[in-house]
Amino acid sequence: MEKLIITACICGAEVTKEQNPNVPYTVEEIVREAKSAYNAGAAIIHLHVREDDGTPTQSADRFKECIDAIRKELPDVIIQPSTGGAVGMSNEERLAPIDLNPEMATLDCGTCNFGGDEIFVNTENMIVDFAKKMNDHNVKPEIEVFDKGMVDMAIRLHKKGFIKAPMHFDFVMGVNGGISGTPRDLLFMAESIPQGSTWTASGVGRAEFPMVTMAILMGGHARVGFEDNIYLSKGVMAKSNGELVEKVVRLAKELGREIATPDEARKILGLK
Ligand code: KMH
Ligand code: ZN
Repeated sequence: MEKLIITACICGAEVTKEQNPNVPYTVEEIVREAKSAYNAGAAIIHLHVREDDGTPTQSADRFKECIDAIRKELPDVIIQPSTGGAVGMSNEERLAPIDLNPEMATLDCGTCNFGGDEIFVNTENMIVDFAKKMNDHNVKPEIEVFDKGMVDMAIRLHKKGFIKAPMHFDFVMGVNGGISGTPRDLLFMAESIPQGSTWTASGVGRAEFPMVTMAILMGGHARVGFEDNIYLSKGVMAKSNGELVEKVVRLAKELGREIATPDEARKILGLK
């Protein structure tokens, strides 16, 4: 089996310090969390950024500040900015980090409920516009799917030439409004993508480690981090993203899967 690529979603846009005081907001805190995840074995940092008070932002300047600061400490890590941002942001805002020419970025492939009254909007035309901009900047999309229909959307847009193969998917399982984080549903998702694609599993809340364990066994890749889950185990708050990554590494070792370095991840994902 291929080595396991671990992505750390260190910050997100929704989770707050009130929920876990270790959630990073400032540039220094973001660097601290990126380092803890990398040192534990993460090859990719999925990056959202915040203002110092925790407000989510897609400002290219703030992304640049954070990316430069992470790069200084971790020259080889893969940094994957979000183009999902936070619910309610404009398309232009969300796309701002693409102007920085990252190696990868997320491409959200459908609209879904996002808890309470929130709707995370990604219409077909939006996805096409986002994919075009990523292609223009030679940015590999990580196709974020929150439900099975979003896999089908990505395949349709691939057939129309907007998303290049080999495609890389992130199955985000267990969002309140998306597909549930169960083994049955993860199997369904993994069996629904084209041959030659790669995939990562992310589970929200208590689904995080079950989904990651399934992915380790099935030949997928793993994403953990405060964006998805703030607990190391039931009732035990994670002290850092690194602790969550360490747990993935322990599971992978037990199950006989080696961990990919950033350069090995670049080869597996076909990054530029
Ligand atoms: N914050 C969510 C609304 C992504 O990064 O592309 C969207 C999200 C997905 O986190
Ligand atoms: Zn995200």
